[in-house]
Amino acid sequence: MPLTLARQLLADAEHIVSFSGAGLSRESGIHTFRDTDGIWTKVDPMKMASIDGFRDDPEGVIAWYDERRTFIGAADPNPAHLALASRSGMIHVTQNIDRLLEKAGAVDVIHLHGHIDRDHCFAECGYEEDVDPLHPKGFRRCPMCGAPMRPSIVWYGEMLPEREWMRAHLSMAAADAVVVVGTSAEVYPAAGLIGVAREGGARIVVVNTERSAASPLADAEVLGPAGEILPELLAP
Ligand code: BJW
Ligand code: ZN
Repeated sequence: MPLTLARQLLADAEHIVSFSGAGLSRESGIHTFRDTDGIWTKVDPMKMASIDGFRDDPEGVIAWYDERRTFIGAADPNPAHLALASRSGMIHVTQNIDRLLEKAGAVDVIHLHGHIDRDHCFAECGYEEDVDPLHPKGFRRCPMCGAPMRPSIVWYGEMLPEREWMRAHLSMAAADAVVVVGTSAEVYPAAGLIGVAREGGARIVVVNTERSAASPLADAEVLGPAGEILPELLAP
């Protein structure tokens, strides 16, 4: 039984890290990217999630994000978030831009791809500000330099935030076990952290609705919805 093996691997581990992607929040109603009903089947990522796309149509990109902001801001954590948050001492490395792990009560969350509730200046003059996802501010300019404001989300071709990347790398390299949940593990450099953990000696437990690029690295793989599996996997 993969679930029994997975539970055993976690029972033997002292330092457990979770590594999550969009599938973790699917049962909260937030779409993934690469599933058949995923965001990238409807929207061109190079138009909505790249610097060139923003340069071409900043107002269109902001309108799209503001719509997602209100939707994501109204979402609640699901049983998978709650199960992860209930394990004290766990570090959570996530690619997700929602705050659902924090909403569930998780204390130590490392966001590799940014946040939906923060904006910064496109010209990178240093100005940034919080955004209430339920009351987005629309297209506007930086009060310091006049460049457009943009979401603090890591787009294609952009570097990951350095501090988060360093901490995630250290946490994954030092883990005894990693629960990889709801990610296709196709987007780099984030996906490379699963290999970093494995090379550091961590046992890898993969929880996903279908096989993914993380499957070949798994010591145990449990296929199914995270909201059903994680509460069982992480129950005391
Ligand atoms: C369930 C479930 C349920 C469903 N329960 N499971 C080789 C090496 C290094 C880089 C590259 C490379 N080749 C190409 C690159 C560049 C690129 C990249 O990796 N592209 C790949 C697509 C090939 N990477 C980058 O550009 C990164 N930056 C970078 O490399 O900088 C260096 C550089 C600089 C200059 C030039 C070149 C390089 C940045 C990547 C940033 C990613 N940003 C996004 C945008 C978000 C926009 C937004 O949200 O508004 O982040 S893309 C999108 O993908 C989002 C996600 O965080 C990320 C990962 O997706 P995730 O979470 O895995 O979701 P899915 O949909 O793919 O998978 C969901 C899974 O869940 C599925 O498997 C389902 O089955 C499962 N599931 N329901 C459990 N209920
Ligand atoms: Zn500015």
